[in-house]
Amino acid sequence: MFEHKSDRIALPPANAEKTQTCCHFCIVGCGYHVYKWPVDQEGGLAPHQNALGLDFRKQIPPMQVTMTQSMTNVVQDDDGSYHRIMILPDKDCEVNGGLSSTRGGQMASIMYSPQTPVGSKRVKYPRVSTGDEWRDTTWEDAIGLYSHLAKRILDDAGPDQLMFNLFDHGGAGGGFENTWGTGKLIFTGLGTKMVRIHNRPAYNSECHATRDMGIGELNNSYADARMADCIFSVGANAYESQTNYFLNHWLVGLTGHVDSKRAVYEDGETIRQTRVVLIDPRRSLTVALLEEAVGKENVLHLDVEPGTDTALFNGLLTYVVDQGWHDKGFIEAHTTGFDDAVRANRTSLDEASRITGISQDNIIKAAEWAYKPKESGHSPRTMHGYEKGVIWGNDNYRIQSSLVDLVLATHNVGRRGTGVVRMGGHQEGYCRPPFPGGRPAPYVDREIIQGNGQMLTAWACNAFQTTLNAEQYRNEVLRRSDIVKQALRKVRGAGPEKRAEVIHKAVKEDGGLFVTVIDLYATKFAEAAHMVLPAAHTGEMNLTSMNGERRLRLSERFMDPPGTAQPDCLIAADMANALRKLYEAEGNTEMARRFEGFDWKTEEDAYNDGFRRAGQPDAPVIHSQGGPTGHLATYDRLRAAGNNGVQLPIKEYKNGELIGTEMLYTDKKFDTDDGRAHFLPAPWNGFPEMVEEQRRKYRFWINNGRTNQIWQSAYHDQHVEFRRGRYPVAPLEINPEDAKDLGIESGDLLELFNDYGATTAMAYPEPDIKKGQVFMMAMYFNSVMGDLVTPWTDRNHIPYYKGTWADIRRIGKIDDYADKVSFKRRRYV
Ligand SMILES: Nc1nc2c(c(=O)[nH]1)N[C@H]1C(S)=C(S)[C@@H](COP(=O)(O)OP(=O)(O)OC[C@H]3O[C@@H](n4cnc5c(=O)[nH]c(N)nc54)[C@H](O)[C@@H]3O)O[C@H]1N2
Ligand SMILES: Nc1nc2c(c(=O)[nH]1)N[C@H]1C(S)=C(S)[C@@H](COP(=O)(O)OP(=O)(O)OC[C@H]3O[C@@H](n4cnc5c(=O)[nH]c(N)nc54)[C@H](O)[C@@H]3O)O[C@H]1N2
Ligand code: SF4
Ligand SMILES: [Mo]
Repeated sequence: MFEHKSDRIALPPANAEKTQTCCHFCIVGCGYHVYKWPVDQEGGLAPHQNALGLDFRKQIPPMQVTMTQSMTNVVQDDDGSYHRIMILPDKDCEVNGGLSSTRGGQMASIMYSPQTPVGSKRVKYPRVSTGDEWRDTTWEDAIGLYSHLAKRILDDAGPDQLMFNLFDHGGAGGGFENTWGTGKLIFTGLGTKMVRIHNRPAYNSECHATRDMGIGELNNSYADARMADCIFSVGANAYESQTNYFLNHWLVGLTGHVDSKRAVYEDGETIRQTRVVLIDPRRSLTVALLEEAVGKENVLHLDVEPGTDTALFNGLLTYVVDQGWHDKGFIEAHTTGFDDAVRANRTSLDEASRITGISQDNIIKAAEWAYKPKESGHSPRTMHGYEKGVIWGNDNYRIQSSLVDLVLATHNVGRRGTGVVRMGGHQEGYCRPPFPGGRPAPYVDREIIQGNGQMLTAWACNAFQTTLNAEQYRNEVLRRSDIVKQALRKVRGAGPEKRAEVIHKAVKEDGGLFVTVIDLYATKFAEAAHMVLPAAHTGEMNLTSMNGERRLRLSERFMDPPGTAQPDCLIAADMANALRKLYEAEGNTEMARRFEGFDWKTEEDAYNDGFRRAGQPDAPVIHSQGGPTGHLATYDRLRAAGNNGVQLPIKEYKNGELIGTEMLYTDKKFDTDDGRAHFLPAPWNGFPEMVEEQRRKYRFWINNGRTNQIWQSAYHDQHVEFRRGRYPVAPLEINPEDAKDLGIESGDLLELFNDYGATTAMAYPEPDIKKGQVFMMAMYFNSVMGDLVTPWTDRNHIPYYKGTWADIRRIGKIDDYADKVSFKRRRYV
């Protein structure tokens, strides 16, 4: 074993292997370089002796390089050799310009190493349950069981008994290769519509409304935040959730960087320092940081009453139109439905103020900053960024309609410095055959709770920690899984076919559910599983994805996956090939044909079959973010394009370079049948009754979301002492007076409960949290906020994760937890 953590960092030697990778954690997709070299070698201090070309014999100038212990690791490849790796942020990447974040900066540490705690948790071989224990097995045995059972169910009951919880994104647990591989298996092959996406209970869009209006949700570039006169942020906490987009672009614009504006502003247009309007019921870290960094006079925080954003946007629209600040020429020539929307959404200042809790003065101030024509007469360029406070807000479709109405009326799309965009979660990487169901797509969680479905596959996601109404969902899945486990306990000496027969009886006749988890780790969901299949992730495979400004990059493979783990697209191919053979063996050529076209040897084969074939004359219908010009982006060309990649859609390949698109809709042609953008009426509609009921009964609004240090369900972080030590249980920010009233002190363990469930969290008194409200970190492994979330969804089956109420009870204190945790305020003051 080789020592890794110490008080010094081994430098990569000049001949170290150097590859490019995109941080796979968040949407931003920061560029990094990976250095890899034999473990017993080390680079020297002189610039020609190390791969960074830096002179370490003297003090390196400030900000020259960011390098920490967590950016290094020792990995082992299949041939048994050990290598050191170092993963450093790329200074030449336009996205992050050399910045890392607390999440991306630890990328090397979470890569598989046989000698780290997080490495020891990786699943290395397929595992099958015997009902009372796990056994490692071969792929042949595991895929044999999976395909025999899937075929039995398909032949006997049809595709709708095959349920999937499925990622649909790029970045961590995604990529164009893998969305394609899984989509082709599930939609073309199995033909089921009983699929839910990783973060919501149906196969739908987070942005139905804006798409229906003709506007795709990623329509500008990160650089537009620098060119803007005003950044209008709604329900997003950019500093913690889209960190380097915020630091490298928002802050640059907001701290008065006007050069990039001159390039786009027309003659005579007033150049203004960027100002920012933030709409969030909570004084988030982003608000606190901005007030400190750019001055309170440039920051307007509207602390709306939770769930009332629609009333605010409608109030703004009404005011703007009454002032005549809307863009009449644009509305007339390029949109439909303006008059109807203005009429339906009409909300007086007085009414908007009453519903949202924002003073009329501040509503007017927001309207002036964002929409009042500038001194030169030009309308301001306002870039609108929204994320989960809207998407998981009170009626997703309604809020988005009312926001985009406001944006369209003021023509804040298709001009540099504007946009109405998702801030984003994961990177994107969508490439699949069409979904075989309609809209709304089936509410799959509810189907399962009601006893439907015989086989459930959780692919790169973990609804046990992340879904709505999570407690009931878990209970039902566990109960139904146990029926299968009981049946499995009696089986001995049986091969895949025989076991499939026994399981089929348990799921068909006894209400059981056969559960497969395909993941890096044996997650909380795996507690219900009968089979766990080990996946490879970024770094262990070549993977393409695009970031929040549609920037496509190739993250190169630089190490072997642990054990026999495989890329998801190749797991899907194994399943499809096994099913094809079963159907061929019984002469069912029609069914066999559905599983053809999976003769892939590598992930690049999957990429070429999906992403690069989409829109080509000979291709089947493929929904792909690459579009018809995706074929231009070969792996080789992407490798050459480096960490700056190319922004989709690709215009052409010229002089050895892929030419992309920085901004959509500059030609004022929108994605509708008539090419016009469509206003949608969106009157304020109050709260759903199911949510209201919790609000009436319980004392605290349980706001919830992300913190900087933790990525998602903490699938890596829970095994990293530095992270888990920071948050032994999910933190809960609570107003100090509320805490005092309930006898709660810092570090106390709390129980939160309402009609739907109960969970635990750790108290962090925080004066910026209002009375009657708390903020809980969502999705954590040992405190699942979703247990409290009602099963309510909007018309398209989009949840309202941010909207539930509960009571809080002090449990007591685990001194060992509380004593080792910092309760220093996280706000800048
Ligand atoms: N209360 C509440 N609930 C929420 C939210 C909220 O704001 N509040 N937000 C929602 C949102 S936006 C999201 S995105 C979801 C997240 O919900 P999930 O998608 O369920 O959570 P993740 O942690 O992203 O799950 C990723 C899983 O994939 C595995 N994985 C990583 N890489 C790979 C790979 O390459 N292949 C395979 N096969 N597996 C891999 C990881 O180990 C992990 O188990 O939670 C949602 N739930
Ligand atoms: N550090 C970190 N970064 C991440 C992730 C992570 O797990 N950790 N996950 C990634 C993913 S998948 C996603 S989807 C994004 C999410 O990114 P964000 O949406 O920025 O994150 P959240 O914390 O879920 O929610 C944002 C804000 O919504 C506010 N909010 C709650 N209710 C309302 C409301 O009614 N109205 C308004 N206007 N605001 C409201 C909350 O106070 C919170 O500050 O983050 C991505 N980045
Ligand atoms: S901002 Fe996002 S993409 Fe960039 S390093 Fe941090 S987690 Fe990774
Ligand atoms: Mo997300």
